[in-house]
Amino acid sequence: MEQIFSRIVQRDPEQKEFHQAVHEVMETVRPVLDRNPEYRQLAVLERVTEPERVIMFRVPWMDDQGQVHVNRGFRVEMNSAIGPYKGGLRFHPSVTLSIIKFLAFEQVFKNSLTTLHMGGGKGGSDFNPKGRTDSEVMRFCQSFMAELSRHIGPNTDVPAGDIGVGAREIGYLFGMYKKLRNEFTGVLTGKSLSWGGSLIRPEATGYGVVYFASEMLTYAGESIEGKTCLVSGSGNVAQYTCEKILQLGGRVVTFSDSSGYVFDEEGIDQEKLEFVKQLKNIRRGRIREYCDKYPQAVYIEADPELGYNPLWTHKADCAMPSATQNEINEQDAKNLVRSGVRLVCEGANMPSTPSAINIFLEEGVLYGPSKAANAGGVAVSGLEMAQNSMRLSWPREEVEGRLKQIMKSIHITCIDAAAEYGMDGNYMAGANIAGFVKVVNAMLDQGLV
Ligand code: NDP
Ligand code: 2IT
Repeated sequence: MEQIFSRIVQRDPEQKEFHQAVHEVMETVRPVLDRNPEYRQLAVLERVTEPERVIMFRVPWMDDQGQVHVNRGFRVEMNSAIGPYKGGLRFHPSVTLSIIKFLAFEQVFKNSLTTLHMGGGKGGSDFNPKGRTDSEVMRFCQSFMAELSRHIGPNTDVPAGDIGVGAREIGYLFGMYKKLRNEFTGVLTGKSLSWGGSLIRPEATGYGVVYFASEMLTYAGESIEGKTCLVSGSGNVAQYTCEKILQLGGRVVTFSDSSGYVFDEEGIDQEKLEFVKQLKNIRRGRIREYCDKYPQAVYIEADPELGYNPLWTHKADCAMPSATQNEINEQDAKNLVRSGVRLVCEGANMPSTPSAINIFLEEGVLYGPSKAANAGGVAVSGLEMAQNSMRLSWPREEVEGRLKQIMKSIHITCIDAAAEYGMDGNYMAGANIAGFVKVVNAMLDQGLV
């Protein structure tokens, strides 16, 4: 096992995030390999850690002043054993091949947990949409899709949104795909309602996180009602995590973006949440403006020198990190435990570092790992694909009911898989094992391809 991991590191020494994601899965599936010697013999670890296909391309575009820019585009088609490649697109200046590969790798096991037939992929670009006009974003998306369109399709690879890619970007990307291929098809999910989108897809990731957290709490004989929650980020996942916590009687006291965070001791209610939605989704402003509107709240500027994020020091019961990878380090994890947090449920992908996860497990914090906890987003993407194939739309109750059922099923799958391997209550082990076994068995069924 060590040899396989060393070889992965040696092959691509700079891909730190990818190594981190692979290491976690490899460590937790060790007992599965011990119990199934044919997995080793047939090199399943080597196969599942190598993408089926990596696409990298130039994305040239022109800004409003006539200046030409060149960004880099990516699509990593990681695994198609259980369905067409499926996973979001991220537009953020920090995007590298390592980031996209880690996200694609995580997506394979997450999608496997959803009960739906979706393989795993991820894509994106180091393009920074911040401060760009709609027409600049449109030209970028069109140039990006001019290349991507050759590689995707409703039965091949179905992208969606992620950081920096929301309804606006999906619209521009879809428009270009339709023009180039001359077909109106469910090639992207997260579409707007009037042209093939699904009800509940915008809400799905955040709602799903809170359904998953509720399942964990119920299993432990508690509930989310009356609990105070720390939420990071203020984008799609953070907003709908907050909304569902409020609906279930909990309290949210923080939101953040990459510049800093707000702490509102009175609690962020639905009216304040609507303000945040307007601020972030329509005006594309910064979270600090929350305090102009609600002056009783405090704004704390991000300070990378500090070594920890003070957002995670406030007294609370639950934490839902919903911004980005590695946003909770070891010190943050210790601070969370000290401030009374008993449940961490991950909306973002891989938001906790390995040493932070160790603290949670050692301290008996209920830890809901991202591949299980945030799978509601891609699950409703799968439901959007199903509706597109049938050329009809389900009502809100139908989609939300199915989402709730899927999150329940992921919860029980994690519990059962962890118990089967003697790691009761370890959701990380349960999610990795259950996700892994389904995918590798499908790979073995299909032979050496
Ligand atoms: P959005 O673009 O809507 O929001 C992202 C939020 O995170 C913003 O508040 C942003 O702040 C903040 N953020 C992004 N990068 C950083 C950074 N490097 N440091 C600090 N803050 C940062 O994205 P989503 O809400 O869709 O995604 C959030 C997380 O959830 C990601 O990890 C994503 O992979 C994951 N996720 C998303 C799903 C979805 O369906 N959208 C599904 C499953 C997981 P700023 O405005 O300053 O950039
Ligand atoms: O990380 C994720 O699961 C997503 N960004 C959603 C992917 C999708 O295809 O809906």
